[in-house]
Amino acid sequence: MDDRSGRSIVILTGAGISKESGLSTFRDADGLWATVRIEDVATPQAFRSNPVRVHDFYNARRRQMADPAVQPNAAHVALARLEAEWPGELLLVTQNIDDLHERAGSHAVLHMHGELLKLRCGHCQVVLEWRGDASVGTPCPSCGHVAGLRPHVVWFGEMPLGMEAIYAALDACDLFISIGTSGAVYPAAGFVEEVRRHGHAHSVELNLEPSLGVSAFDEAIHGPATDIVPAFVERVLTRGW
Ligand code: BV8
Repeated sequence: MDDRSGRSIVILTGAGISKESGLSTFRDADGLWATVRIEDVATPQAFRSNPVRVHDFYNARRRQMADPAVQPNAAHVALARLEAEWPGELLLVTQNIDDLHERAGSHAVLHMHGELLKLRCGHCQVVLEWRGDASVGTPCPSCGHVAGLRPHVVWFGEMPLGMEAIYAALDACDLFISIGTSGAVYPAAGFVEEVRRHGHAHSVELNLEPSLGVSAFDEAIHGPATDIVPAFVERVLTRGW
């Protein structure tokens, strides 16, 4: 019996893990918020006042996901290896709305900010796989209503998904790894404090540079995700933490 089987891991990822796959982050100099304002594209008010602009913002990002150049990178693959080879529980919570973790082979993925390749109907609440463009004129395939379909994405001021399961996993885990996130957006940015206050895990930040929350972590390793994440996974699987 592998004595590690009773030890659980929670991983949080942000846009930085997908940067080397060619997807923009948000707050880097070349990030999404350098070209559009959060208030114009990532709030319920923005969707109410200008749904065309919001659909255009997500349509462009959805089209980018169809680009064959956008593929999971070594960091996504390393996390899928960790899930496959770790004998205990593992939960991968991502703030990202791309599907690169799943395409790398991860299964226990919880998209707390929703998913780019899904739409939700504001009328019947059905959630649909959606890879093409969406528009205000697209009727809901389920209830037929028009102008009700929106990206299945959590905007600012909306409750992230899966919070109860996330906090339960954070309080119980033995290792908390935060990867490629600036620590700017709550509640995700507060997960490390949750672990310190209510949990007992060893907490590690893996990021290109120190995040806003770096001082709350037991350990921090900085560098490109495709370098530091595979190396850390190898260490966890061979020597633990
Ligand atoms: C909520 C949509 C409560 C999907 C996103 C004060 C004032 C006003 C509001 C608040 C406040 N305090 C808290 C809030 C609430 C607000 C918030 O946190 N605001 C911030 C700006 C202060 N939070 C919310 O509104 C959340 N909801 O609180 O609800 C509630 C309670 C009851 C009832 C109802 C509601 C909802 C937040 C979700 C918003 N949606 N996105 C989309 O379009 O993608 S947030 C957006 O930011 C993305 O999801 C993104 O994932 C997330 C965090 O960004 P990061 O992933 O960290 O990306 P970032 O660019 O910031 O950083 C990238 C990092 O990677 C950098 O550190 C960089 O160094 C690193 N990096 C770069 N390259 C590499 C790398 N690392 C490694 N390798 C590399 N190669």
